[in-house]
Amino acid sequence: MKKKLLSVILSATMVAALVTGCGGGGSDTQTSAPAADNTTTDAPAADTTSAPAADTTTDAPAADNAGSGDLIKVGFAQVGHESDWRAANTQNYQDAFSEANGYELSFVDADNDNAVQLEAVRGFIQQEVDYICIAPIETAGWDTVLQEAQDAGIPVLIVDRSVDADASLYETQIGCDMVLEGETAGNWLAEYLDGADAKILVIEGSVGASATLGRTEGFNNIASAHSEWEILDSQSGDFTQAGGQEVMESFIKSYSDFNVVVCQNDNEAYGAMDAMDAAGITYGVDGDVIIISFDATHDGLQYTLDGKINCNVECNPLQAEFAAEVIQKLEAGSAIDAVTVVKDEAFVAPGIDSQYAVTMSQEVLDGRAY
Ligand code: GZL
Ligand code: ZN
Repeated sequence: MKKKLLSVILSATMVAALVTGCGGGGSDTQTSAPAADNTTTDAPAADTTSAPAADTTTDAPAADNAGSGDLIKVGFAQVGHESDWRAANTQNYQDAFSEANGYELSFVDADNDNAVQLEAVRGFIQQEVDYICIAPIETAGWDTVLQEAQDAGIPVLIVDRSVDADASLYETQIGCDMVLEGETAGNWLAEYLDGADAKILVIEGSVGASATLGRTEGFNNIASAHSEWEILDSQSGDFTQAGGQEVMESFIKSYSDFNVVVCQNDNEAYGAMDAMDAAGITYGVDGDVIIISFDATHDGLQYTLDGKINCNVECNPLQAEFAAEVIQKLEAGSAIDAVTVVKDEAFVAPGIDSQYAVTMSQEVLDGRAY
């Protein structure tokens, strides 16, 4: 009943939106006939700087129906369990979409397998859930199944990462700005090197993931302005520790004069450190090799505090409250933001001063929510 009612509300208001000509359909889908002054032609990225540093439970408010027994059914097709970041993100969703908060969560860990993830979404459609959240393993291949969800009247939220699909096929995209993360890493490196040469090795994330594509694009945007830098090689470590170690071992066999390793997440950095330890290569603030990492998870920031990782660019995994907020707005028939950018910051080892990053201390580490 809820879904059917919802889809009626959606289509009626979309007609209203089209009539008022406020960019109906597409990423600016209005779910209520907007008052003249609140038509969003290009929905501003929500300013989530004020987003509370959520504690590990969650700040997601309970849905209006909480306690009424009429739970909102949410299907969540998660990437997998490849990293500490993913574990924090999964926990955050499970905390936010709890029964106590008025939800019935169907969770599928797709184990980094695209076919499993697509099958999970089709399963949610068959179960006739009220909403579907997808953290897409890859950006490609989503149009067909998103059309199937839309035909079934089930709103889809794209979370954490992004998809190469027609934006009219989903309600919203929630996640960090991966290109900015890559640029922050590049800008910090330029500041730290201060004109010195760099021979750079990159351990990329999972092939085809928007996190990988964005961080690579952003870092290269900066690197291309520095002729004194050379990117020797760039291989995927699949966002895992084993992958990071494997790629670093092969890099060590092929290259002897590198002085920077960019790891596109903390787990790859741990693997790279293991490989460099085994090869007697020193790294960090007192070593021969600069390590840049992404995610700023607790262990990643411990290594940064210890000076083993020089710079760690955050990607905040605590995003479930933004998804819950969108669902509650859709339930209430009110307008939603087409994009929610979850704010990040960066951290550097003690002794490093940077305009792009916070210098680590025990106090900074103790104050982190994940
Ligand atoms: C980033 C997220 C990435 C993390 C990795 O938003 O998609 O996937 O950086 C995770 O740790 O595997
Ligand atoms: Zn330069």
